Amino acid sequence: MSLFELTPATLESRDIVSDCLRMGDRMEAYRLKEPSGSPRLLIQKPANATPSQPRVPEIPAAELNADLLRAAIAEHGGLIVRQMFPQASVDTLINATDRVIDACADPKATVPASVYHNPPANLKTIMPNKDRELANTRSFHRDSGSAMCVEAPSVAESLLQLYEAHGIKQLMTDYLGEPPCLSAKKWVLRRSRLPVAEAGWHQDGAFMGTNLNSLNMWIPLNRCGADTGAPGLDVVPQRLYEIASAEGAQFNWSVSDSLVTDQFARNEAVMVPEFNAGDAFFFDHLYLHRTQYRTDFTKLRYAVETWFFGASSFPKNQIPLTW
Ligand SMILES: O=C(O)CCC(=O)C(=O)O
Repeated sequence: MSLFELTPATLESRDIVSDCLRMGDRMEAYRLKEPSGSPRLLIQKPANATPSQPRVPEIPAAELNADLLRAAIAEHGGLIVRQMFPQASVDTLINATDRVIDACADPKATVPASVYHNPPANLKTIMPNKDRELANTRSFHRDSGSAMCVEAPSVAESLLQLYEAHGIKQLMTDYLGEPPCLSAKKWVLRRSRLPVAEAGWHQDGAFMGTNLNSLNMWIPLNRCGADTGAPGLDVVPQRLYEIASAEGAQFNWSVSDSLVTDQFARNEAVMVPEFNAGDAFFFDHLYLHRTQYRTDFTKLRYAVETWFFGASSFPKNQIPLTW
């Protein structure tokens, strides 16, 4: 493992032109590529599946390996890895998140190219409905307090270097059983907006599809969750094998509060983990979760959400990109 760390100096000295071209090439590599119609799915429903005790397992970063990760995902749906990334990198990412989200704030503004904003030219043409899809995606992010990493290719390329230096590329290859790819739409810098919306329960497979292998690495950049005053995530920490019904929910890909209450909360299967800056929380496209909801938050929360897929079992509609 190399010692690459993300600092303001390493980030701001990057070559924004070559980073932009490189990120464009990463997406271009998937323009004509179709996913395998019959991937070998990592998580299969056993004939006699019984729900395990709801629990969010956690381990220190030094113990992380693909077998342990697979066992936790197969049994509990998710795994918290403590202290995965160092404070200096996390602090650099908080500042970068502010800069990228602020640069994307006004859709009509002409923003000068910089480390914090320089979207690849092919982002528009590679979206399924071209301009409309990109405008809708950006508007969704503005409303949610987030921005796609690919809006800032130098930040995105730095993240890939950081992940590789901390063993994530090898871990994903081992976990997925093939090289990983990422996704332009599901690689997101987040700065929570307060108040938080209540109706956010979802499984990402509801809009990505389920005939694929995935893993999300959600990195909180500051202390959050539980009673910390900053929103973490509400989770149903169980292995689920299907997408829950969207009946009564706000979106056709989300899940209503009443369904979660009836099916899970009554059995004490909803949990609210506490996270520290630089932890990594892994879960897949069937994990039921939402931005933690309560009405008395006093602090913002920053996070990076990065979804990985098998290079041959990816959701084409999420704009895959090579690693
Ligand atoms: O960061 C959040 O509040 C939501 C994250 C999320 O829904 C996800 O990573 O899938």
